[in-house]
Amino acid sequence: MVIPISNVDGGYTGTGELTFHSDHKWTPTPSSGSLLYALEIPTHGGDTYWLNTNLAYEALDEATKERIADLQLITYNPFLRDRNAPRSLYRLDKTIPLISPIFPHPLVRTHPESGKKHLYLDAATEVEIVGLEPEEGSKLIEQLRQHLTQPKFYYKHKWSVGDIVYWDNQATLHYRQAFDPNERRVLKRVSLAGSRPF
Ligand SMILES: O=C(O)CCC(=O)C(=O)O
Ligand SMILES: [Fe+2]
Repeated sequence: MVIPISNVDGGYTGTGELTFHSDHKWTPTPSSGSLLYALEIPTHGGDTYWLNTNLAYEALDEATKERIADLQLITYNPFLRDRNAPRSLYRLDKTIPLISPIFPHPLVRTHPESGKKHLYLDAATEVEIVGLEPEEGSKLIEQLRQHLTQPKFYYKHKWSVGDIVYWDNQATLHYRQAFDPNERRVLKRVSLAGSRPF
């Protein structure tokens, strides 16, 4: 299936910033990789960044690596949530009912081909660490996110019309810069099936 990534002609991805994420992380088998093909590019903004989650993992101190080694992380589907519920980066309020199924994945993911370890965490999606008290879990997530989003871990891609970028969702996060809503930005995406993270 080819998905339009566009702010015009009914495209639904808007013109705002998209924080660092990997695609379909809230599903049991998140996409293994995606391709983006650029058809129309704005004159300013709309760059896409890719972040190396193996570098980010390796740069953690040993105590943190040990602490997070066996933790499981729930990432809540941002498209399937009660719009009236308060937004949070960590699920602190347990009185808000769940409205979508949850699929915990390892916080440290092993790449199925390279065997390398990756920090498997989005920058701003609502999450929860299984088995930790909310205060402890949210503190740890905040610390990991501060570490994760350092410029030394990512590459910034300035698009040209005709570019095709392939990325590995098992090894990277991506971010999209905002751009002027009066400009057109049109890309097409194909996402590849993935396997259960371990
Ligand atoms: O618009 C972009 O550059 C990236 C959008 C995105 O997150 C995706 O296609 O998965
Ligand atoms: Fe994405």
